Amino acid sequence: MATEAPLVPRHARWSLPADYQTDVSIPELPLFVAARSHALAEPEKAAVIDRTRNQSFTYLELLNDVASFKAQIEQYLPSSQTEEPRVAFLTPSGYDYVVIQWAIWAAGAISVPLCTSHPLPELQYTISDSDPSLIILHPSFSRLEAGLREQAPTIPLITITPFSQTPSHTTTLPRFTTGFPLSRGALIIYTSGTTSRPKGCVTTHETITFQAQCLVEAWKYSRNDHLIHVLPLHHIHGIINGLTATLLSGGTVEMHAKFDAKTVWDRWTERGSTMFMAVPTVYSRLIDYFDSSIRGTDSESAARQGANALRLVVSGSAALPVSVKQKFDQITGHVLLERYGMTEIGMGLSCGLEREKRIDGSVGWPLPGVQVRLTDPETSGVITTSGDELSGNIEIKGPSLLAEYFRQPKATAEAFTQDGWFKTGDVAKRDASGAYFIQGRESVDIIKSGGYKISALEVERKILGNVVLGDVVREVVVVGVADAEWGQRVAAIVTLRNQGHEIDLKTFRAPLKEDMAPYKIPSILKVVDAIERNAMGKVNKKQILKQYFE
Ligand code: MLC
Ligand code: AMP
Repeated sequence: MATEAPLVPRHARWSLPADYQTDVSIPELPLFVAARSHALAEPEKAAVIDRTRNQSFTYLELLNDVASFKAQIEQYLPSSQTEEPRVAFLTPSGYDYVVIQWAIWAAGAISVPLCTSHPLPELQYTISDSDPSLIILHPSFSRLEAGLREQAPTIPLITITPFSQTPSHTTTLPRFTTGFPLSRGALIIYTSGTTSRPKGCVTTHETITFQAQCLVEAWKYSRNDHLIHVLPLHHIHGIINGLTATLLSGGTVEMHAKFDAKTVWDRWTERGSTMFMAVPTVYSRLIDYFDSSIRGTDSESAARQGANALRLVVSGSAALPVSVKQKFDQITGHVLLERYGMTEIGMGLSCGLEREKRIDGSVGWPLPGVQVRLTDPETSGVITTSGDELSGNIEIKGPSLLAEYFRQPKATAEAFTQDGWFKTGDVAKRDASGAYFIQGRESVDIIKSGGYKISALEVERKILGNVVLGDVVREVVVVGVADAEWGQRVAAIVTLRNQGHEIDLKTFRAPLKEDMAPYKIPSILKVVDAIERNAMGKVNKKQILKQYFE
C-alpha cells in the first residue's frame, strides 16, 4: 500500500562525545511498545517518509535513532526533578521532528514543539514561559540561533545534524527498559484563550495515548494506512490525530513541509495513500485548485478517482461550511468526516465512519471514553433534553483532558467546573440522536482563522506595542469577520494618533511581521474617526461587527 520514496545517498549521523556514558535504550511506553511490534511484524515497512528529503525510514530505524538521540539529550536534563524537565525544539515537519519528539518522551521529559512560522519574539515567549532545560534547533532555523541564545544564555542549545537513512537498513531493535508512570507529563502545546498571552497546555503520556487510541478505535487506523501529513506540528491536529495515531497503529506517515494544493492532488492522483486530515481552509483550497487547474484537463478523471480511493478524509479544527463539504463530495465522492476537538480535550466528538453517520453541519457524537454534556449558559444547569430550541455550553470529562496549564494553577482551576468538567467555551445544540451541532463560541475575543485559534486581545496588545505602529495607532479593536476561505479573518478597527494621517493595509501589516505569526496579522483594516465605548469605557465587539461588517 505504501509508496516507497526514491532513496537518496546516505549521510553520516551525529555522534556522541567519546567520554560520554550513554544509555542507548527506550522505555516501554505504549507508543514505543506498539512501534516495536510494528518493527518486528514488518521490518521493511516505512514508518515515516520525509518528502522534503525524499527519504524513507522504517520503524526499526526510527526506534534506533530515538534511542541514540535520547542518550544524547539526557546529558542535558537535570537528574533530580520536582517537575519533569521541558525540552523545546524547532524543526520543520519531517523525520527529524519525529525522532526528536520521541527521544524527548523516551528521556522522560516534556516535549515543547515550537511553531515554525513564529517570529523570534513569539519563540522567545514560548521558551521563557516553558522554561526548558534544553533547546534543540534544526539547522534550517540557524538564523534564529543568536536571538534565542541571547534571550536564554543559560539554557543549552544544540543544533542537530539531520538524521539520514543508514547505509544498510538497521536490523536490530534497541534495548527496551521498564517504562515510567504514564502520569508523567509528555507535551506542552501553547494555545490562545481569552487572555492576551498563550497558555501552555500540559498533557501526560496517559492523556496523549488515550487521545490517539480513541481515534484509532473510532476511525480504524491500521498498518495498511498511509497518511499524507500537511499540518503544522505544534498543535494536536497534526501531532496527535495525524502523526501519533498513525504511528501507534503501524501505518506510514508521509510528511510534507507544508500544505500545497498541487502536491496533494498529485499524490492522490498517483495513489498509494489512504488517509488525509485537514482544516476546512485546506479543503476550500483543494476545491479551488481542482476547479482552476484540473477540471476539464486530461488528468481530471485520474485525480477524481485517486481522491475517491482514499479510505478516510477528515475535517476539523474549525466549522466546515456545508458548501465546502458538498463541493468536495461532488468532486471526489467523499463525504468529509467532521469531528470536534480542542487542545485541552483532544478530540471530543466525531461523526461516524459509516456514511449515513456524517450529518451536514454536525460534529457527531462523543468519541469512545469521552463524556460530553451541555450546560445552560444562564444557570449552569445540565441540559438533559435534546432538540433544536436548546443550546448550551459544551463541557467535557474523561481521560483525554489536559493535566494543567503550565505553572498557572488559577487558570487551570477556572477552566473546570466544581464537579471536574472542562469548560470548552464552545456553544452547541444536540439533536434527538445525540448528535452535536456547534453554534459558535461564548467569547468574541477568540478567533479561528485557517484552523488556528487566535486571541483578539493578544493581537490588540501587539499592535499597540509594535515599535512602528505604537506611535501611529491610538486605539485598536480586533474582531473575527466571517470568511468563506479562512472561516474567519482577523480584522483591526483602528483610530490614529494623528487624525490627518492615513495608513493602508500593506503598511499596517509590514511591521507586525516582526512580532506575530502570519496567521495572526490582521488581513482587514478599517481606519475610523472614533470607536464607540460604553459608560465603562468598554467596546461592544458584537456591535462593532454589525456596524462595520454586515
Ligand atoms: C496566512 N495568511 C493568512 C492567514 N494565514 N491570511 C489571512 N488569514 C490567515 N489566517 C497569509 C499570509 O500572511 C501570507 O500572506 C499567505 O497567506 C501565505 O501564508 P502561509 O503561512 O504560507 O499560509 P498558508 O500556507 O496558505 O496556510 C494556510 C493553511 C494554514 C490553512 C495551510 O493556515 C494551516 O496549516 N492551518 C492549520 C492550522 C492547524 O493545524 N490548526 C489546528 C489547531 S488544533 P503574504 O501576503 O504574507 O504572502 C485544534 C484542535 C482541533 O484546532 O480540533 O483540531
Ligand atoms: P484549539 O484551541 O486551537 O485547539 O481550537 C479548538 C477550538 O476549535 C474549539 O474550541 C472550537 O471552537 C474549534 N473547533 C474544533 N473543531 C471544530 C469543528 N469541527 N467545528 C467547529 N469548531 C471547531
